[in-house]
Amino acid sequence: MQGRPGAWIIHGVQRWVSLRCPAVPRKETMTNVRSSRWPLLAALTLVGLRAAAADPPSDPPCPAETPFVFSLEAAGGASAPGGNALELYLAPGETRRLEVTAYLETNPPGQTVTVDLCGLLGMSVAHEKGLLGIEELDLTSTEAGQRFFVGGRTVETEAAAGFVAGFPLCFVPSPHTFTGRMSIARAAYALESPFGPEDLGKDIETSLRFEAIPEGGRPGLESYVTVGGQSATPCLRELEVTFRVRADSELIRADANFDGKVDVSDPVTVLRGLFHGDARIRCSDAADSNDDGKLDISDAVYSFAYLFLGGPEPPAPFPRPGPDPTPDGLRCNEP
Ligand SMILES: [Ca+2]
Ligand SMILES: [Ca+2]
Ligand SMILES: [Ca+2]
Repeated sequence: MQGRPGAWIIHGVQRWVSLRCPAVPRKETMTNVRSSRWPLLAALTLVGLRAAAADPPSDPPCPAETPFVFSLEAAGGASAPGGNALELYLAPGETRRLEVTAYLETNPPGQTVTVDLCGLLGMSVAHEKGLLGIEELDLTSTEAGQRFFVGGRTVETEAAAGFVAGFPLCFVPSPHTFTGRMSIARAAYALESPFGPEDLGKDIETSLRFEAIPEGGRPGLESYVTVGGQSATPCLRELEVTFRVRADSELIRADANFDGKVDVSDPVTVLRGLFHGDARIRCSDAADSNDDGKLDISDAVYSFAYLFLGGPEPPAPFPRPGPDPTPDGLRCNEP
């Protein structure tokens, strides 16, 4: 479909990226949506999704002359203003996964970039060795993986670790255009060793960076986009991660799934946990959003009202973690 230019670029990228990758596992799509017996759940979820869609994260602008952006986004934590910083509250001994998606975006977001000849995309994402390890690298189920031949692998040397990905950037129909953003890679990270009681109260800061990882005497792959024979470093939005180590007894009110932030997933977790039995309420004490000592549908309603309808904010501890000031029979961090 791309004719001769596409063929030589595909050949070139195959040789150049030197992708000695093992088979990358294909992730199953998590769309187990059953017909709901709970119209309220569906209605509240829709309200939440619409509100979330209307409130995108506000990233600092990239230079106007840069048509593409590489960005990293994480799930399961509290994002600071700017959208590229993450705070994760962990209990000692907890080894939660950090799931990160790497994107190619146009700049500014609604801009259409015209590609008159196939280009190349190379991406290298480094992490702090000794603190994090990659548990899973998924390229094939990403939007890029569904459209192109995408190669990639994890990299680990004595000094550094991360992953690389690359593919020919050929869009159809011709002239090739691209608007918006496209997921390139998903990586799941885990702590190399869990934090212990001696780490209580500490903040451990690290980052995921678009950075070449020298390997075997070679300089490593840079992160770049080449279009029409012009190669450029995209605007890079890297991810700052802070692990805050809290005691088991510390919680954030309304954080039902115990992921360190309060968002639409928390009341949805409460409703699904109470009525469908297919979601795990990891911290019943936190899920008790109105702090009346009972966990029921009124807690989900309270959270939705706070998040989307201007209702009162959850009682303490909120938004910073702390102990429940009104002891009750509810527990936290349940297995
Ligand atoms: Ca949460
Ligand atoms: Ca309650
Ligand atoms: Ca309480």
